[in-house]
Amino acid sequence: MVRLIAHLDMDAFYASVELLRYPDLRGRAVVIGGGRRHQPVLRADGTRSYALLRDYTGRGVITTSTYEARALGVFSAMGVMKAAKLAPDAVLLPVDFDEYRKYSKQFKAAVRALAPVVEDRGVDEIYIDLTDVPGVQLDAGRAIAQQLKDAVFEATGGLTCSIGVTPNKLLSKLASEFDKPDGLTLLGPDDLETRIWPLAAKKVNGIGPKASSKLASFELHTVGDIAAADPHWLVEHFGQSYGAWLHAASHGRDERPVVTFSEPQSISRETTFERDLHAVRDRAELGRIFTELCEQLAGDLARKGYASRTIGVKLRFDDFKIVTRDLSLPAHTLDARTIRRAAGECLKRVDLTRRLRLLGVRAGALATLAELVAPQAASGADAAPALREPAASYTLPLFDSAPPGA
Ligand code: TTP
Ligand code: MG
Ligand code: MG
Repeated sequence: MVRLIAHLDMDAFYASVELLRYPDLRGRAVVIGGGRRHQPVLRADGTRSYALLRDYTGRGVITTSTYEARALGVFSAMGVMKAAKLAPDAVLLPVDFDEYRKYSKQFKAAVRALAPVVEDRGVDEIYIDLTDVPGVQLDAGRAIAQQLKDAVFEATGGLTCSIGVTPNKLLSKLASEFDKPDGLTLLGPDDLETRIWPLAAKKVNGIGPKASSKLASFELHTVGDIAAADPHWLVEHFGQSYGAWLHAASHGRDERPVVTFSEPQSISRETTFERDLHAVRDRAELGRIFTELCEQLAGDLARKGYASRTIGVKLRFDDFKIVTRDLSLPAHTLDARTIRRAAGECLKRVDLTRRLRLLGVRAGALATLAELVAPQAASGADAAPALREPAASYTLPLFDSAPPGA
């Protein structure tokens, strides 16, 4: 049985999500990378007016553009001012990460319902191991891949994606780009020479700017050039492991498995006390434990690479009753003091007359730091989500409301 691995990547993802709510922009050059001041304005007659690139001043960077804008030379990571020279009449829209995350969850859920072995590769792409999907070996994955495309379109209310299906992740990642947008490309071992070898070396995931310029200095420009190079020579010039990998990759070999991992819904820390504690009489000790839990939780978030937008507390009283409260924040955070302050707000809404057996702090509504920070870097100051707040604005009130009956 041959392995059949799919790589699925959404088409012009942020821009396509925006077009779902602004369908009147379909067919126009649109770039995503503005800030709040570029929000479309609804006119009295029900039509909308949009910000145009020609009116932009600032240092923002484009996160992505529609294919109509790409035809004018406007791409991801380009400065908005530079793009304005190429496409002055293109529409500029602000970035709305929450919206993109929502659609990201939707398309991934739709895929998992049909083919459960999914590896998350960020906001708009996944690998899917199709090998064990019934019937898949009969048509090399064509039917299931088309079903996945249809399911994604259906679940998102109209988003298209492109899929590559090949025997491994390396080839599928390349193949998903071949026929974008709305593409479906199947490659087998026989296609290596005709479809993969002509590609520029830097197209291969793992050949970055440094390696590709070094390869170019030896006149190795395409994947085929690397494939034709002597493997010992590659090892000599690129090191044992990278040289060997270059040789294998250029021959379309890649044994990496599809690693399934589901994102946690929440991360929490809790502690059961050695003796039941009272909010007033044991205020100092509880306050210390509470702050420590928040600091540990912040550490967990940082280590695991998440930020949270909903902070909650959990309390178990001496009668074993459990109470939880939570609070949504204006922006994602992994800052211990912001978490501590939000958790403190939650505590204010709990009747603390009884003694406590257990105290916990929970971070929900998680987003990966990669999701939050990478687009931030790419889109400039306009769109920076407030991951950390300035330290100056804090005092650390411990149980700052006196519990009733104290
Ligand atoms: P990509 O999948 O690279 O691009 P895309 O989906 O916009 O277009 P394509 O049809 O070619 O796949 O990236 C996914 C999203 O990530 C993209 O919509 C916006 C964001 N992004 C950035 O914020 N900065 C960047 O430099 C890139 C490349 C993407
Ligand atoms: Mg994409
Ligand atoms: Mg992508």
